[in-house]
Amino acid sequence: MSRCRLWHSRETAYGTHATFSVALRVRPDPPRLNTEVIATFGRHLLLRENAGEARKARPQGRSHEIVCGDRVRCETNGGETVVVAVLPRETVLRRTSLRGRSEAMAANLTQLAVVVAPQPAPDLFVVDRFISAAECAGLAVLIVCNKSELPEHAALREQLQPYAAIGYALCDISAAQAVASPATLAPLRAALAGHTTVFAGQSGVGKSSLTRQLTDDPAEIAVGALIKDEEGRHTTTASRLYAVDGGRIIDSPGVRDFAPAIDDLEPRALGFREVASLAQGCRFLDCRHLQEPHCAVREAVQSGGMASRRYESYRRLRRLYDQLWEKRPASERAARRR
Ligand SMILES: Nc1nc2c(ncn2[C@@H]2O[C@H](COP(=O)(O)OP(=O)(O)OP(=O)(O)O)[C@@H](O)[C@H]2O)c(=O)[nH]1
Ligand SMILES: [Mg+2]
Ligand SMILES: [Zn+2]
Repeated sequence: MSRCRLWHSRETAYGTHATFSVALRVRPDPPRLNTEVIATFGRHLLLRENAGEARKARPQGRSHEIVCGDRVRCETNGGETVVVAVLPRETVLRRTSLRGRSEAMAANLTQLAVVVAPQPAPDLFVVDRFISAAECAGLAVLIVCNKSELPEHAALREQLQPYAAIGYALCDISAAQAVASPATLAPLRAALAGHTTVFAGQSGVGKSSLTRQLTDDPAEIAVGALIKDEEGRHTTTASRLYAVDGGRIIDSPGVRDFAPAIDDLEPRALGFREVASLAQGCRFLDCRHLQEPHCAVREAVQSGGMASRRYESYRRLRRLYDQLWEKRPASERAARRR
């Protein structure tokens, strides 16, 4: 910065023909690298350039919000790597924090795979909210049904039928079976090819087990990324990006609940794709599909054209969305209406 100012002042004083080569000895730039964040542990970052070795880094100052998948510019100073800028994100998956603010979970994704299993019992409202966040972030959606070797898989598949009916891809898989038969991963590998996919879902559904089977990344699961929970199970505590055959995945920590960032939700349909399509038939352009007369969404629910459980999920998210906006400062609410 100071170098720039010096240059300008000389330029003004002497005009453009002055011989700067003698007066100004330009200090060589410290090495700059274009790099990707593969994990964050608080202010400890793990970076990788291309397919190279992982290296530790820290952010400069406190202003950057850095998440897994971010592309960053960094400098090395005295052997330490410092992230000085986060490059513009192509996409970002965000949730609502406990304080009601929008916070990034992962960046530069192209797909969200919500992982479910017969055990632990799936919470389809959480599934819907992940899908809604993905839709509003412009990500492709994949539903991965893990532990498919369990007898309860068939019943789960039945429950998931409404998702297939509205065009979501479902993939049956078993991380347990893949240990002995790696070829059984082929359909999942095909669905991940060409994508940067985040594995999201409840704790214990098998996101990390699948990651372990899929990855051809030489890096081991980072020490510190896994801890034992109160029942002695290993659970993921930090997202981490891995290379897989033809694509990349981010294994993320399991959740009990999830709320999409309200700033990102499309206000008419909240990321429910069948609501978005049905809403074109509602009488009122700003129909919220709750009590309004001549609502094509409610009519579809009554006639079986929309799954009633999905509609209940939409209503719950609509309530949460309104409550969260109510808690925002008046200035933010007004800016949103404009
Ligand atoms: N039967 C069966 N068990 C599985 C399968 N995949 C994973 N598991 C088991 O499910 C448990 C949880 O697996 P994880 O891979 O740690 O689950 P996770 O989704 O990463 O959990 P969090 O990190 O807490 O979010 C472990 O005991 C696994 O051995 C499967 O295909 N079949
Ligand atoms: Mg895990
Ligand atoms: Zn409506």
